[in-house]
Amino acid sequence: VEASIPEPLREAWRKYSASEFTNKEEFEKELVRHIETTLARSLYNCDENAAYSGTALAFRDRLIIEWNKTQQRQTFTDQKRVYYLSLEFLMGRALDNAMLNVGMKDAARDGLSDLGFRIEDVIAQEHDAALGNGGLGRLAACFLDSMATLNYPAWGYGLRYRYGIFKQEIVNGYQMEVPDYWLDNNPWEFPRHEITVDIQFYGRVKNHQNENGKVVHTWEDGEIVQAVAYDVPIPGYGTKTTNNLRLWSSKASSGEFDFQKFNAGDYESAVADQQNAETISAVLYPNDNLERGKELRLKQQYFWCAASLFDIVRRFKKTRRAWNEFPDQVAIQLNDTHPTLAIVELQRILIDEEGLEWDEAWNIVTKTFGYTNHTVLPEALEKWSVPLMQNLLPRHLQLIYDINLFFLQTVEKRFPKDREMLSRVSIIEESHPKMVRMAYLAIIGSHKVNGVAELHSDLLKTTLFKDFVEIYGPDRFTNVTNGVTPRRWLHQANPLLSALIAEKLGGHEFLTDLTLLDKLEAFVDDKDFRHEWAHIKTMNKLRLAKFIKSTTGHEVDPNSLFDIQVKRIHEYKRQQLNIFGVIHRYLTIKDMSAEEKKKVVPRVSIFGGKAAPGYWMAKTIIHLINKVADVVNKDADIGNLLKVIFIEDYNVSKAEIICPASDLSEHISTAGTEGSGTSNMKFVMNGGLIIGTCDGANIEITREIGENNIFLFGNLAEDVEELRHRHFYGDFQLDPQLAKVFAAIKSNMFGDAADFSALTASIEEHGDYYLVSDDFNSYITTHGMVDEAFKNKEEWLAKSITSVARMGFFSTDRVINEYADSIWNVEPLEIKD
Ligand code: NBG
Repeated sequence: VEASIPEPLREAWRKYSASEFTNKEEFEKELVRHIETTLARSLYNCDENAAYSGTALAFRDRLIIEWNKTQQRQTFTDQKRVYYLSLEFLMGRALDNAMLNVGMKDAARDGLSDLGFRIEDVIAQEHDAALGNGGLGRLAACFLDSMATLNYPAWGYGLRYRYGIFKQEIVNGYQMEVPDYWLDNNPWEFPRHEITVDIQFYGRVKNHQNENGKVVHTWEDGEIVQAVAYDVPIPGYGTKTTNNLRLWSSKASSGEFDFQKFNAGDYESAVADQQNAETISAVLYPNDNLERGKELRLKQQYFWCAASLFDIVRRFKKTRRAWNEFPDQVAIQLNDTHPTLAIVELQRILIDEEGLEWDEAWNIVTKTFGYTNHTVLPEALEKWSVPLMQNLLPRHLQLIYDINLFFLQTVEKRFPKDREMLSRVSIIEESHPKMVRMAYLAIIGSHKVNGVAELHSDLLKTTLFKDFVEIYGPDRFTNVTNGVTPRRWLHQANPLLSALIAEKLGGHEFLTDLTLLDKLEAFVDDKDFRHEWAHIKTMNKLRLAKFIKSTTGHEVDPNSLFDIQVKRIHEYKRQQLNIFGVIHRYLTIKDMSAEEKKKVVPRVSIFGGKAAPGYWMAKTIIHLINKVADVVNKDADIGNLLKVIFIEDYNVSKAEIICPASDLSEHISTAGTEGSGTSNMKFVMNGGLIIGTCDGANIEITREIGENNIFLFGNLAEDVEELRHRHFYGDFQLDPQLAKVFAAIKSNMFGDAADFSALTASIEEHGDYYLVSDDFNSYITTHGMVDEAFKNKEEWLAKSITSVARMGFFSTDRVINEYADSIWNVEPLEIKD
């Protein structure tokens, strides 16, 4: 308030207020101005990179003008906001998205062309913002796009990692990791050096009595690290709403402490403190679906939760409302258990700093939070050791014990005879050392808990969280099936298809109401339309083929069936099943006569994905894929009938080239293991068919598009436990076809068999936990059906068109509206001029 300009002077201010370019000429003017002044370049040294930076700066100006208006308006109307807390935001590139959402891409294309640049080349200069591992982080990015597009007042809160997910290089068939230093030359963030929060760690808790005789707790003598805000504007599509993603960066606090050290001549240790502090936001943990209990990770979590909560509370306090109105103003969504400490932190603020009574505070807390679970895999469920937490966050551990005590008391009242129940649901696991079960804390501290696809949410209720359903009743648990943003995953990734659909449907409205796609079904039999549909697929396959040629040197024939599996490498996602299937195909073709070979449908098997650096089995799978590729691609007997490609360093911008180019994609996790999957949706939305298990969102995709349009195979989730049990007791027989594949591997056909022995042994000798052998026959039989279906071009096309027409459900716009209605209770707010 103090910093605002007095009313009589505002006239002048308004007159000179920044304005947005509205046409090609104005864009060019802005572009040249930025290149010449902001970048200090000239027409004698402007390369594509400078053209990119200039274009990005011109669009950034537009975004920030809209951002300012949006924030002012949202503050002024003072309605409820959503805060999405996520340790990962896998944003990818921002420029193309900004141009499309703002609606000025054509002006930019023409303007750049006037100045001697091709827009595609300029877009390709941008480094991906890769602050995430896989589906969880990409989902958060799609959510931001939908929240802005639907005009919800919403902020994302995350960490500004100096190093995002590592860059993957393949050297002699092995994955190597290279650091991803992405911050140089990133025009999309605004440092807010004036917005800082001091965050405390370590120290001890002191109890005092205040004047009313009440015991109060103070947390003292800790180390202080400073959080600095960096803001990234998030434009909605076709709306003025521009929301904020606030990322915190860590810095040594510039308090007296440092000064004393400097003055005492202890320069080195003052610098060391600074480096220590900066370590907190230095690097993204590169694990997908795995938690490892490292202290630095817990520090990251608390640092980010505490800074975000401070910011949210500060904003609320400006409204001067009573505390019990907090949940009417604030909804906080926890993206997995990573931000669960935010629950404890809010309770701490309300009790220790604001002096509220326990029950009143806890009531506010539970009304504020919602928790999304993204996995049932045990190795991904977070637990923190009690001694670790005691040392780092002593006051929070006390509060966790209190939360647990009150919770267990209510459970005991309701289930007086059930001692086992108490130990099963306790937040504290009685192990050595004791552990804090973060998922339980998240459930107890939230008013709604959701899974990310129907099967997944059902599994949560019947297995992992069964006791909590008994305790709280079924209403606390719900399902919100994931989606993807059609702006990036259809319009931006596949401009040709988006244009064809728009032509048929009479405009681009489907991009904000994806259910309109159903109108495409009327054209399934239209010859010209089919022809164009097929042509676009070929063009997209050519684009990918060109990319493959330029990055791997391999030629692939776009008439082949492109069979793609791109996602994090994980045993549960079963890339090993896929590569064993490829080996089986290779051996089968090698045995064929020349006549038989003529009937084979040529295939290109394409893989991409990163393995966590410490995940040895996943790295072995990558190694095998690359070794198989070496052999198959060189084999003159095989020629074009089979090619195997591993695309290095799979990321969001590569996914945009890959998704539109599939004939078939693979979503083949062991039933009951994949939360949802979202690339399945991207591929189908782009006219590719899929082969998949009855897992995650595959089930709902099947329901929407029809069983005839998907290739399902494998055991069902309900049979998995029984099969594992049988294997465990020695009831296991290697599938005979898979046995042939293993024999080939063991004959050193793909290099030293010893390199792959852990992989084959995990199946033959160690119980085949992921049921690769159980599903193998069904898998290769179904691939045979894919080949047959692909021979009938017309029918394949009909399946492709019908599927796209029925994908309306899988937009994150639908997802966000569901969260808004059933969890957040927030209303949109349109931003007008
Ligand atoms: C992942 C699941 C995916 C799901 C995404 C987004 C984690 C912990 N879970 O199946 O494995 O699509 O979350 O919900 O990363």
